[in-house]
Amino acid sequence: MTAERYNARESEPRWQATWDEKAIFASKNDDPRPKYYVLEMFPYPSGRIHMGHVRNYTMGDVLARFMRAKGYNVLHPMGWDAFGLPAENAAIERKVAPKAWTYDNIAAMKKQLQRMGLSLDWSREFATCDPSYYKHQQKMFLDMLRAGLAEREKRKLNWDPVDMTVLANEQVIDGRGWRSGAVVEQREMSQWVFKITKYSQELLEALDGLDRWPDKVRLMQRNWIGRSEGLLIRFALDPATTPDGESELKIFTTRPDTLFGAKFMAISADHPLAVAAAAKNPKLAEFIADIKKIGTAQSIIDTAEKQGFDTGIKAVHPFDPSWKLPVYVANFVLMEYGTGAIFGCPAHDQRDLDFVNKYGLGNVPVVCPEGQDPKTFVITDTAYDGDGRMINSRFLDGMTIEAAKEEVAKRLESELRGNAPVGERQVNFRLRDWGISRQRYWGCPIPVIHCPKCDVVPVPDDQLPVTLPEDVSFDRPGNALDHHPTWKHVNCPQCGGKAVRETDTMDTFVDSSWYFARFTDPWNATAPTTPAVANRMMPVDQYIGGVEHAILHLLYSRFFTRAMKATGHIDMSEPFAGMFTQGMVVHETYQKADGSWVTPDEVKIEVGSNGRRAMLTATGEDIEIGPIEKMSKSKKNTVDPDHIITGYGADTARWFMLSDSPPDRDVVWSEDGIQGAGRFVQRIWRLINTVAPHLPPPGTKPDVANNHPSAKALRMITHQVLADVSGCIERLRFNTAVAKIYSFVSDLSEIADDPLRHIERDPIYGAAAREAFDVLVQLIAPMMPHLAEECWHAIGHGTLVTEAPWPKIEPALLVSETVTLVVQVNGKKRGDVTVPRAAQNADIEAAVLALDAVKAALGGKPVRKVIVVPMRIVNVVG
Ligand code: ANZ
Ligand code: ZN
Repeated sequence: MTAERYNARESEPRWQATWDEKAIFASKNDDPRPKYYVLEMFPYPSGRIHMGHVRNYTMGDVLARFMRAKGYNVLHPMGWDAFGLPAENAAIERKVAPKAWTYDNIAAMKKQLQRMGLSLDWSREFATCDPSYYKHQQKMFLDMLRAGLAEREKRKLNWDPVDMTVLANEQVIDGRGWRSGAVVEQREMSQWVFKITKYSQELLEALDGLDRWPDKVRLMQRNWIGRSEGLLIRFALDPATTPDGESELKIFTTRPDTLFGAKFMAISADHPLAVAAAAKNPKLAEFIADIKKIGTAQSIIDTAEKQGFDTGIKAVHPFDPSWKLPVYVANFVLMEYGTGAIFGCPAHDQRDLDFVNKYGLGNVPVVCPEGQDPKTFVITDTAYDGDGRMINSRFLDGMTIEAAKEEVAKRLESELRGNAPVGERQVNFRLRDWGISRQRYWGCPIPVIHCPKCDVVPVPDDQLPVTLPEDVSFDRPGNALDHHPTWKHVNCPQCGGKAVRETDTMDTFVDSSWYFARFTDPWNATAPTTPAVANRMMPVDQYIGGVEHAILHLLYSRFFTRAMKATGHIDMSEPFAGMFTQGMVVHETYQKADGSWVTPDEVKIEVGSNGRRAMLTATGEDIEIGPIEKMSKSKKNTVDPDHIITGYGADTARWFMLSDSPPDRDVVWSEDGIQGAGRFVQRIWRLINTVAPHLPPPGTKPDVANNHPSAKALRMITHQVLADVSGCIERLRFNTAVAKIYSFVSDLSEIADDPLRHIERDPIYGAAAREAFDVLVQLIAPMMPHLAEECWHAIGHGTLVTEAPWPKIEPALLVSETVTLVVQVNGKKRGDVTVPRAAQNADIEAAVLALDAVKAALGGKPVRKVIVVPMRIVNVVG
């Protein structure tokens, strides 16, 4: 029988329809089997899926299909992170309503995702802009308000004085509004915040327990939370130099050991002392106004040139009343951290050093590195922040940094001024409360009403949801909700008088901070969750997404889950037991001589004797092949998943995404790569069709008792690859799983070529072959599910491979996982060592040198050489 080519275009929709009809992927909440929750970060409905989605969702799908076959009740839902600015921009640019734009995009992207053959439970689908979703978010906001987890706080915001609107940090470009070009001002306004800082310590400590998270993500979260232990010191101010009413300056330092290297004090432009001093000093007031213009973004503050203004005020050194330090207002001191004031020790802090070098204040090193002579050790342009011994520091001289910190803390703690100690140990966190107010239309309305009499009044629960009006216009800048002629005008629920709704909406990060919990029971119309169900189906066992969300989204979700616990909506603290951050999809870039980018579709590549050459297909014009970069619209190096699926089929795209590199690394999308995957699909199809007519019927059990060498050899290969691939999928090592399948297919091709009659003539061998081909089809099923169904059918099964339980590994058939090596010292046997079969020489050496017998035989002599004879002997030469 000659096999026809596998026709993905015909086959894939057919199997998708079959899965759909049987609702195979719909998980039931009363399913008694153990649950497994697989979740990929849900997409923003931009209109089209991109290759990053294909990679992300393929990985999750492999795991979901695998765990389903392993007998778990798998929850694998999908939804839409649907609020956000692009919908409003579309409304402004193209005059389409944000709602219509969003739902159209959702419909288009859903079709695309469905073509990928993902094992998703679409019955749980929702979009965060559905009132039936955000209604519950509003309820939880009110619960959090009552629990003291949501509050109003005055915050500085970027204000565009021309557009009369608040701008997000990223809308401020070089200090100007992105649309108006006006110089942006900082304005204090009341904002809603979530009190995430109540959980700073807990969020930090609990990271230790998240052992299925990448270390780098945990480290990023640790740094973001930014716990530091230090000392709060009250510096007395010299009364002769100080504005009325001010007598001391509180600072926070993590380096009290460096107090004798102090050269100046610096305070934030918003510090009360700066405000008081500016009231009497117009030049200072001008300076303050100036430095405030650079905006509030940390990155800007970190990179801006250090600037200061000497207020004339002097602070008194806590260990020496005759030592006076000038107080500057400086642009690198933030009001939001510590006390908004510092003492500057230039020798050991780079910012302070840059500052003194600009203003000619000099520096005195007080920590001397090991091996340096304190008499000659000087600092010029680079501050020294390493270890060493104290110098130039009176009673601290000779101490380690740690001892000096302790000594300073002890002395200042016991010294009183007024009746308070001068120094106080303090723990500070970088983490700020989460400001959630956004002056935007397309977001979840914050459900409160402002009444002139009663102040802030929560919208009563039975009036939820507060829905967005649909008749909005975007013909002027600012918040369309605020401009709406009637929406905000309401009667106060408390006193009945005239009042106005809050017109701010919630940060879209709120929407994505609990969607995973909603998926457990999206049908509950009266509450955000059904706690009994949420507690059973949560946490997410494996969450998969981009590393760009390593900090905010994951941290907010961890906080929100705790807030839901505090308000009775779920009974756990950590939402994601396992986290995986996948790499990006990258592609070559192509550029014309004039510098403009061209898409891969427009380019023809030729491989000649001096490498690859690119030209424009249409004109033959030479094209420069540029570096491989993240797929992006601006560089036009994107590849449209739809084209790939139409051209090659979803299975080919899925297979290539999994095969080419480790899932946490970037994968280079290439035409060669996708073609190779396509050829492999055809190869499997040919193999299956060649062998199918000769296999014994499904259900033929391999003979375990009979010692039949060739059947046993085949069964050993089969069970080894089964064990290997299962392990790889469990550990998300998809590329390794793919490599194992490639080699299995090569093995099976050999037996399929010639000894076909052997399969028929020898029933014991035939049964082993039946097992081998069944296993092959099951192994590819999580990755190439449509092809697998077609193959399963071709080898005679009347069932769906998607519903077949994962084959059982027979441990007796596994090639031993470990090897035992003889250990010799100078040629004499001293024992043996058992190591993993895959152990590297370095590991083997380490294991051998740790043996007591080896140490004894060496008798303290140094090791000159270790010779490893693979699988047999290790000889230590001493
Ligand atoms: C004196 C000193 C000497 C400092 C030295 C550092 C090195 P972390 O570790 O991030 O907590 N600081 C304190 N409040 C600040 C603010 N509001 N804006 C800018 N900088 C501030 O950093 C604590 C250190 O950052 C503090 O220790 C303080 O400078 C500075 F050789 O005090 B240090
Ligand atoms: Zn009222």
